[in-house]
Amino acid sequence: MATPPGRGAISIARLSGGGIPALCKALTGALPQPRRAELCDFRARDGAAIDRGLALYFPAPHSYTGEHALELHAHGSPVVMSMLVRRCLELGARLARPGEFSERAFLNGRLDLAQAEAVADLIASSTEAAARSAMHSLQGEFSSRVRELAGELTELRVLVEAELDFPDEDIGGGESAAQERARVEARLRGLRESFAQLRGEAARGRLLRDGLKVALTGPPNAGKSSLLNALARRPRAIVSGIPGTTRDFLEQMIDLDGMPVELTDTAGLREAADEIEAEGMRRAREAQRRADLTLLVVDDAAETPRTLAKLRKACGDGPVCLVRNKTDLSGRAPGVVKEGGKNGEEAVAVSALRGDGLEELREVIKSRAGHRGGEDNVFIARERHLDALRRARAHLDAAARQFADGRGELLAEELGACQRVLGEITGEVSSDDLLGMIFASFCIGK
Ligand SMILES: Nc1nc2c(ncn2[C@@H]2O[C@H](COP(=O)(O)OP(=O)(O)OP(=O)(O)O)[C@@H](O)[C@H]2O)c(=O)[nH]1
Ligand SMILES: [Mg+2]
Repeated sequence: MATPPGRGAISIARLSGGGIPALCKALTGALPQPRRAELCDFRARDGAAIDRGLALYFPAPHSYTGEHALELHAHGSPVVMSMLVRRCLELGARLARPGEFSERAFLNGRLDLAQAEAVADLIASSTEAAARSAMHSLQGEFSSRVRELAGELTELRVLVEAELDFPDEDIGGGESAAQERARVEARLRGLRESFAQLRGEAARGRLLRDGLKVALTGPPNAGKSSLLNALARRPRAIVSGIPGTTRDFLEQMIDLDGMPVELTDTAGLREAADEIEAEGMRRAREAQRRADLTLLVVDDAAETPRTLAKLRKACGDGPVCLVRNKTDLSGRAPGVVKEGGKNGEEAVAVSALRGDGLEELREVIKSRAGHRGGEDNVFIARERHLDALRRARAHLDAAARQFADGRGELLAEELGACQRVLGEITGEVSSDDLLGMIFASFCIGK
């Protein structure tokens, strides 16, 4: 099934593989013209029509998977679809595993691995910016950047290995050894810069895919739930003047300039009044540990430097941004506040009630995440890609060290390792385990 289950105008079943011409003839009586929608009856074993719909035939290799492919567009009834799928199984088909179409497309060279992943990311995207950047990856922008880097690595390897093979000969037409060294050095430097740039872009692309987890924490009645509602622009959480209003935690997705942000509102931190509240606080701490950024929300008028220091300590080592709420009562001007302190920390003063300072708070969250917003040429990326770039970069650094120590052989080896790790991104180098893991997370029928 290529369309989601349920009732609708149409539902589409999709098949791929060598047996399609025979199956299609048995099901509809004929094989349609390639790539031409043809109206036909889908027939049960006894010849009775299951439904009348469109059949579309894509002969190999011009299909998504690269194999023969067939689409059956039927009326969108779960009953009709289940009869149709059962009939196809009778005729020798089997149900596809999740992601199997894309996996075959990858194995048949129709897509590289990063592109196949972009297909899933496009389907799963939760903001327009994420969808656009997934399209960039699907069109191969990320892959071609990775291949460019791999190409530069190849050139450098040729240079280095030629020197290893013919240490006494002049490769570059009479260049001295010092010039040769300078060339390798410049290339290494250029490569490291290209790597840093690509990693930065991939990190932003990963944010668009996975979003940012932000936890709201702080004393009871500080206005955590009010702030969640203000940022979400809807009354999602219950707000009241009774301390201990929020007990369970509550998640809300918001779209910050294209970056999906998952806000978690949690129970206020204090001596628990009962066991429900104690459990709520345990969950609050848990949510805060998982978060990429903690917003420590306080009542601006109520806290002293001493109580603030205590609250901060309770937040642990992760990144924390102090939010001074209720400026309408404290009289402080809303916006970014320099807190002083040894790290020159900043806080944001807001009034969740009036909506003051929220724009600045959004900006601070974005900049803490390294998100610039409004970027057009971002490609989507996954943690897996970042990890590969990290490992490749480590090999490159090792190569630079070997070069500095004059160990040509080890230099060449590190460059080769760097290139292999890059190949993991596009799938030129991949293990069955990795492929299994990637495609298993796709939806059925994709
Ligand atoms: N004047 C003023 N009142 C606010 C502001 N933000 C929240 N409040 C009020 O403060 C009280 C507590 O707000 P909540 O949002 O429920 O606070 P909380 O931090 O979620 O509290 P718990 O869930 O009990 O931990 C409510 O009466 C709010 O209307 C603000 O910016 N200004
Ligand atoms: Mg609350």
